[in-house]
Amino acid sequence: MNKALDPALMQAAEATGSTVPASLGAYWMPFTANRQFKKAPRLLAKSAGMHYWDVNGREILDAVAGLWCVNAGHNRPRIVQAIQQQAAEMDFAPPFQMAHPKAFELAERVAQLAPAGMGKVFFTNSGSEAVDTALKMALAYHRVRGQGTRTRLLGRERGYHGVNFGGISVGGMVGNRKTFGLAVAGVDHIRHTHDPARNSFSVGQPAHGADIADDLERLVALHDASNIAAVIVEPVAGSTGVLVPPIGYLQRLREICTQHGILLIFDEVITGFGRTGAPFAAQTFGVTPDLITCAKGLTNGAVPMGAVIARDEIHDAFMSGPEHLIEFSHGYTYSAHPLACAAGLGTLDTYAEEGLLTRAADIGGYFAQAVHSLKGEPNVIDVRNIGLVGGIELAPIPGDPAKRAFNVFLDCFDKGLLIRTTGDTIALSPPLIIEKAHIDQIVGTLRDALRRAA
Ligand code: PXG
Ligand code: PLP
Repeated sequence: MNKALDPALMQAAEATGSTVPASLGAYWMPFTANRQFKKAPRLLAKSAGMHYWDVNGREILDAVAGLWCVNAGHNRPRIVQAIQQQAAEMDFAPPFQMAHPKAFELAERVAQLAPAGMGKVFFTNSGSEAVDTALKMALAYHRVRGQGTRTRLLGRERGYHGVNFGGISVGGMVGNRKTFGLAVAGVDHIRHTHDPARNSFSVGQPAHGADIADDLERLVALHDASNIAAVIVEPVAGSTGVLVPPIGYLQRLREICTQHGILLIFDEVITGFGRTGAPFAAQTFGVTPDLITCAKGLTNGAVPMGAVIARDEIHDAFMSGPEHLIEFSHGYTYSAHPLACAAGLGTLDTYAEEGLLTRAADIGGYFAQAVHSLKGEPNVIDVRNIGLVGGIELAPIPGDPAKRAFNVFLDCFDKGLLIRTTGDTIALSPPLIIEKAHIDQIVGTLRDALRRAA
């Protein structure tokens, strides 16, 4: 270990005798303030249930399910065993022109959870890959049906659809796009739904804003429907700071898409697998899209995996032409990886046995009351919630955006609570196994931190 390189880490290691890396230099961390982190690293070493432990052995309550993904809680036995067994049995199976049984089994199980008529599942390794796969599927679908002019992809302002070129093109988070050139051409965006003047402190779905969906008509008028392939939205926008769809908004989007032959893609990477109180947000809101992208909760975050769930009719349109030819020239080396499929099956078993995919609907009322009790705390300008997702928006420090929320994040971590912040919004998305006492601890710790940050 090199003392000169990492004094903060040395200090932590000396305090506990724990195993820590000799240097923090080589690892270029994703979506991280690298210099700040490396001065005071936050290193996790262990997890179980609702908790992490850091390298110093300090217990940390996980209020964000890792990164919106550990929906069943950490280190669940069925998932651990499934991974261990699969690793010993078969490491890899080529997914092109070959397969292994668990891939079919997992696809069936996912299709059973999906809305009726969405029975086809294409596997990827992440949410970003699921998004790019869905966009390509939409383009190829129109083309195979003789509507090859439908090449334009639409997203929504403030949307997050991962970090690949397709995803950042339809995405609408400025910081994730502005430094990366032109990306995919021909993309346009509908308006976001955030309307604090009318909707702040709404409990659950906001009352106002179904009409914002009509903005899609504006883009249809501009580009013509015959040139538009698909529109992609998050049913609940997560990364941008938890924006819950206004009542009637998603229904209206669906109507406009159907009217104009535009595919509707729900990006359910965060909302999938129980986050809003049903297996998918499509079911929570009673709106069936044409394609669903998912990831995260599919394997409880234990092995990377994503998927696109397609309406049968979309898949079937590809099944024409000579039978020996590949119908959709797309796929990843690690699509349907055996380890990920095993983890996925263990995860879906755990959800089923414990009724976790509807638990957010049961405990969501208590959670809503708890997060909305933060109204009136210093600098809290909005609270938003649905299922087991909460967003607490803070007034920024003048001239220093995102700093106040980041300070609260650091303070909470210091007090044994892991939260997530984006801009000046605090996001909560705890494991679905959460109990009322955990909710009390999360909100209590947060309340104290907000007062200290005033
Ligand atoms: N779509 C949506 C809606 C997402 O939330 C992705 C795509 C990309 O998934 P991958 O697996 O490629 O990361 C996501 C991911 C945050 C945060 O801070 C959210 C995500 C990822 C990282 C941070 O809220 N969501
Ligand atoms: N780059 C090269 C040179 C490759 O050969 C491959 C896959 O064979 C890829 C990228 C894509 O990798 P993956 O299939 O893991 O996405």
